[in-house]
Amino acid sequence: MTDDFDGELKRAADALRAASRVCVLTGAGVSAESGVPTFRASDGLWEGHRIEDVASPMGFERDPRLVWNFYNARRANVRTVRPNPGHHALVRLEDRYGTRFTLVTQNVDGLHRVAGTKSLLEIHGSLYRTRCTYCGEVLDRGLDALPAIPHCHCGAMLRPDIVWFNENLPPDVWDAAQIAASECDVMLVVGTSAVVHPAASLIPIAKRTNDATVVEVNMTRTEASHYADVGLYGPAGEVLPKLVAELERTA
Ligand code: BV8
Ligand code: ZN
Repeated sequence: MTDDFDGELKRAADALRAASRVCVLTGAGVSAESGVPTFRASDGLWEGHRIEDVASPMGFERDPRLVWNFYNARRANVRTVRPNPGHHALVRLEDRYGTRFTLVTQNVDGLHRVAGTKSLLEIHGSLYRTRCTYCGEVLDRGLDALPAIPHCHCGAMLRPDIVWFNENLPPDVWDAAQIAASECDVMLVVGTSAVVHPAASLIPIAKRTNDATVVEVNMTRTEASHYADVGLYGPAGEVLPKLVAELERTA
């Protein structure tokens, strides 16, 4: 953590103290300390396949067994992990702002929900749910093991209820995320490389629409750093509890 980390921490806490509305955008980095691999950590590859190729309608068309292997492996991984202090600190932050708080996550691991976040927008879907490729039925399957290629009671193949590359985000969830970004006074950008769109566009939306104070929490600088007014560089599982403690220290 940088030498001026304490100064940055105070600036972030001051901005939060003055804020009426807070929006948080998270990516894979907030779950890294729980044991969920990030996309960058695997150089964007899975078993030698570009994730963009596996996590895509074309990839599923071409080889549904490969795609389900990918998602069943990630469901198995998430079955073994727990939220970390970073997830829990964001729950405490929500307790402070109540309905004036929104957490937008790109993660499909469900750890924010397990930690207790209430105002949660999973803009890329969830590993917990399946969707029928024919009747469209969406079901929460928990993390129980699924067959290699699961099928619906209507006989058609199921797919993960996840937003793949070259697919639109669910309009209702995406609209709510844009509104939360456009109305916040402070946006915390946590553990994301801010490369994937339209999720990354929430940061300039917050900046341009409401001149929000953008606070980046990451191990390194990212595509979002030039929008950030405050940079807290370190592991989210250590930085976020410190930020909430600083906020609560002088309420
Ligand atoms: C679409 C679900 C329209 C799947 C995901 C504009 C410009 C350029 C490209 C595009 C554009 N608009 C659209 C595109 C194309 C594409 C895109 O963005 N491509 C990228 C690669 C350039 N976007 C799309 O396709 C989107 N749809 O545009 O639809 C359309 C419709 C029809 C036809 C054509 C187009 C859909 C995007 C959503 C795809 N689904 N996830 C799954 O999970 O399996 S995206 C997936 O990747 C994640 O959800 C997330 O969004 C992204 C990964 O990013 P991060 O979460 O940030 O993770 P990453 O590993 O990259 O970084 C981790 C960070 O954490 C790092 O910075 C690291 O330093 C930090 N870190 C690590 N450890 C810690 C830490 N920080 C703190 N503490 C730690 N301990
Ligand atoms: Zn069906």
